[in-house]
Amino acid sequence: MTRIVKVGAAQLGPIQRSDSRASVVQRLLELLREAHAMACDVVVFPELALTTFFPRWYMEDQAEIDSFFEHEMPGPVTRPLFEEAAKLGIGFYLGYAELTVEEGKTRRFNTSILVDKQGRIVGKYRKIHLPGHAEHEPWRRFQHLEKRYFETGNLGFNVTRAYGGIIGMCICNDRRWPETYRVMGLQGVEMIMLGYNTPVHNPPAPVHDNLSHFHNQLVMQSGAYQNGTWVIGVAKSGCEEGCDMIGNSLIIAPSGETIGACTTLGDELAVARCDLDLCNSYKESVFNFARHREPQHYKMIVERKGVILPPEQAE
Ligand code: CDV
Repeated sequence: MTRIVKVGAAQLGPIQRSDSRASVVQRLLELLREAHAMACDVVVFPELALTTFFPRWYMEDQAEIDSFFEHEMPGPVTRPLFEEAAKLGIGFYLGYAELTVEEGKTRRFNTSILVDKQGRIVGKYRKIHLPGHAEHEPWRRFQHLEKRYFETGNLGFNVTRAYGGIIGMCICNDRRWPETYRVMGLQGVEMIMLGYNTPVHNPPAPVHDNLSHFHNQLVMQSGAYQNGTWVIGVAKSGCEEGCDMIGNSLIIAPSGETIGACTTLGDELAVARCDLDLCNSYKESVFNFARHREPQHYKMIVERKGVILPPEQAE
């Protein structure tokens, strides 16, 4: 069986609040068809790919907030994407805001799904590292209210057998955390798909602004190399409702090298032929976890609120 997965990184340009879901799905369909014409097995779309990045706005009206969420997947507007994917025999990763009722309680997550070549959902991930804040911060020109609108994901970092390999998912801010890659690396992940919405301007630390591309590359390249996995990172980019967002969608090999990239800030497809067997030499040598990791020496003395306390403060 072939271990080549031809991947399309399907970057999106901005989606304005006034753009209908149906018009966005048309853009996704165009990218899907372009990817099919280039013989892709799967395309990766960004985080919250169906709407504008709504956490930049402070809202109190729950009905208004819920209008940005999908109540079913596929639903009436997204079904054509699933049908076209099945017709063309191409899979996809899609990020969206998920509203679901579990045990009688309404829950909202920042979610991604993995769809196989028959149009079936074969994997689901709910974003764990939610950045930003929960309350209105009027000093910011743009809010980042993910902590207000979403619950922390409750599905962990699982992997799925698909496309002849072991596939993992994460979303945006997750890519900055080594734990994200390592938890999936420990499950043998061979390709991590992720979408993101990253503003150029970081209000709490504006000195980082001119490093936004560097940091984007740094975290994904190191995550790939340190876990011997492909990483496909795909942006929603450009000037969305006055907020500039980075593009810089990348296809990164298990060596840590970038082998494909988008170069615009609009809808764009970057394609690469990814050999999953390229993971092997990393997983079997320098990052042979069974042989070289020393988890018994990683014990923390006391960890409180995610911070390891020095011995004198530990009780
Ligand atoms: N959507 C995101 O998670 N964005 C964050 C920003 C806020 C830093 C990111 O890590 O790109």
